Amino acid sequence: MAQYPRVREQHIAVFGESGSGKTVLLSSFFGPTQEGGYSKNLWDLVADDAGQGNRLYQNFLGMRDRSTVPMPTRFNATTYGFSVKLRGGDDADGKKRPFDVLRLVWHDYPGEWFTESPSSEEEASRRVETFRALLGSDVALLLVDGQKLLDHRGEEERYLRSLMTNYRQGILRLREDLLAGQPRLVQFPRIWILALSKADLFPDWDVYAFRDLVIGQAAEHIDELRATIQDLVEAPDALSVGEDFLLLSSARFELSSADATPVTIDVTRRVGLDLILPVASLLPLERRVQWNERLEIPRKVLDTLAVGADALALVLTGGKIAGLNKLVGRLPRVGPLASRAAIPALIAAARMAESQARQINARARENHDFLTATLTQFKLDLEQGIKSGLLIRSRR
Ligand SMILES: Nc1nc2c(ncn2[C@@H]2O[C@H](COP(=O)(O)OP(=O)(O)OP(=O)(O)O)[C@@H](O)[C@H]2O)c(=O)[nH]1
Ligand SMILES: [Mg+2]
Repeated sequence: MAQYPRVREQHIAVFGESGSGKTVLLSSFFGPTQEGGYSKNLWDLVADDAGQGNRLYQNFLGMRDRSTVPMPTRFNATTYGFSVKLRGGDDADGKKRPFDVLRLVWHDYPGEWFTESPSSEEEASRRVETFRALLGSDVALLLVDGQKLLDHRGEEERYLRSLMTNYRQGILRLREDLLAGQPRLVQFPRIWILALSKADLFPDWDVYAFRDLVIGQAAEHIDELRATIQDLVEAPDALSVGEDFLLLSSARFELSSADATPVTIDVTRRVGLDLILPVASLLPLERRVQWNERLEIPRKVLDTLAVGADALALVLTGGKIAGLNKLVGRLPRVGPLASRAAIPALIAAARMAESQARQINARARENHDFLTATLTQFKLDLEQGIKSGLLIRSRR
């Protein structure tokens, strides 16, 4: 696994309490890509372990065909490895590209780990292992359970306070183990996105409505969580906690009014799942440039954020796009990294206008340059997600 730089292998850290929708999210992320009619033209999503892939797909089929949901996750975490395999790997041009595969590693674990004490030493050490793996991600999604928000209508603050406290205590409990003798962690998720799961329960909401509720009701609890995280990491200013927001829904669920079990599950009505790959691969790159312009960040910290971002950036900008030099010329000089050849591309990629991404994307598709086409498509998807009110991206 470790032979790939991280932007090519990106871990996704999804934090959520029991029942918040983690396993369903993973199943709905993967399942549709395996359906017969699915076509992205640019890439295929492949589970590295066929048996695991089948079990996830089975979860999805259960929802799609029988309105059944996966069992709650208990005792064990499972790590799923996926490969986004770009088309055209066998073409002459394809062979020259810097990488063929973006890997995504997704850890699914019992949400009760946030609220229940471990039942044995062995389980305690499994937890530490899982969280250590999670902390290798650049981006963390903190799930806010839409069902719980509904259940606490009018007193959302109570739920949000308990949620943030549980996240904090989860981190505090593991603090010593995670630090393992170091004073502070260098590598750590630096972008903590607050994500509403089960957004289908709020058909009238856009991401701004969600943000306003969370900030309005729980700003101080988010501050406490941020302080706890800041305490753990080197360069604590290079952190976005509760500045980015996302709406997610894995399917549209209709529940029976008698016992709240699902009557119908429409898996075609998904929200935000297509943003997961773009968020995981491009947000860290953009944030790295933003922070580097504004903050004095030690090099060793920058280097762990969006590892391999420069290679990615070169691809994104299509290498030799018209106007790139002019664009780079207009950008502010950045500190110690300015001398590195790849940096202009990094900045250009982070600052790339949508119109430019669209041009590069169109040309790359024409030329069957699947790598550039995929990454610029991610960029376009991000911008679209923002425009359609699903994503708020921090500008700090
Ligand atoms: N309305 C709605 N309900 C959802 C959605 N996703 C999950 N659910 C419901 O939430 C339940 C729990 O989802 P899971 O994915 O199993 O939750 P989890 O976070 O994996 O829980 P643990 O395994 O206990 O940590 C599901 O059985 C569904 O009933 C969604 O997108 N919309
Ligand atoms: Mg689960």
